[in-house]
Amino acid sequence: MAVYAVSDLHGRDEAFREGLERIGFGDTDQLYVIGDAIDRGDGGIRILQEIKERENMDLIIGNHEFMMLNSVDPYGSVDLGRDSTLWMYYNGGHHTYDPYIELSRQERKELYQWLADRYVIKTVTVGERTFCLTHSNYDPAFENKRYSEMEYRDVWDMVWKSVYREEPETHAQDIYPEYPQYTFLTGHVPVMRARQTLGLLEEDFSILERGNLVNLDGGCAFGPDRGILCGALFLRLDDWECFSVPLRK
Ligand SMILES: [Mn+2]
Repeated sequence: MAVYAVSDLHGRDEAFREGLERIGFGDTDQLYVIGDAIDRGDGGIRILQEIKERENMDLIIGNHEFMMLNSVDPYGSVDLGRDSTLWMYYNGGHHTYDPYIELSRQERKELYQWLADRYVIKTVTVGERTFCLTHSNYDPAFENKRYSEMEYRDVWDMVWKSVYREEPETHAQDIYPEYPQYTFLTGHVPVMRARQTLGLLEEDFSILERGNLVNLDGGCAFGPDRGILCGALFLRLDDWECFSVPLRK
């Protein structure tokens, strides 16, 4: 029995399946997907449904699920809400919305309810270590809070702001050293980009560790056609083994 984490699959369901095979994921294992399972690639709905159906998988809300939750109708109609332009036209949401409207109204409603019930920040203990799972940012006020229990602006601050982003609107303070009791597992900014921001020269397709802050975003958002070595990074929390699954054309 082992516990795994991965983030930012961005609709690349082939890399998701390949990763599950590589790690030999079984019924007694546990997997946490730390946000942004959807958009960019076309397989986001398939990924969400697989996580939803399997009791030993869970999803943390990322900014893409946040946009989806504020774009689709809670009751399963195809009406669009407040974030739909941001989601569909600027952030690849049409890759998810197109297969989403192929679902039945009941399936759409159930998917919404399940998504709204996911955590924004969740703590998990494995062995002697406690992990804090968050797509990007942290505030102790929102620890172990579900999406449906939080205000829009508070979720926004947790899923959009990042220590690796320099724009004032999305920049987060490097607060992680203040909470040494946790190992933070995050995604949101691809490790290649985060290393650039930090002035680290290696363009390494591997997890980025800075003290107790760990970034697992392997850059699935880039896709297989840009000539960048990128994909999914599955991390086994029990022994810190990382399984990298590059995207293929
Ligand atoms: Mn993100």
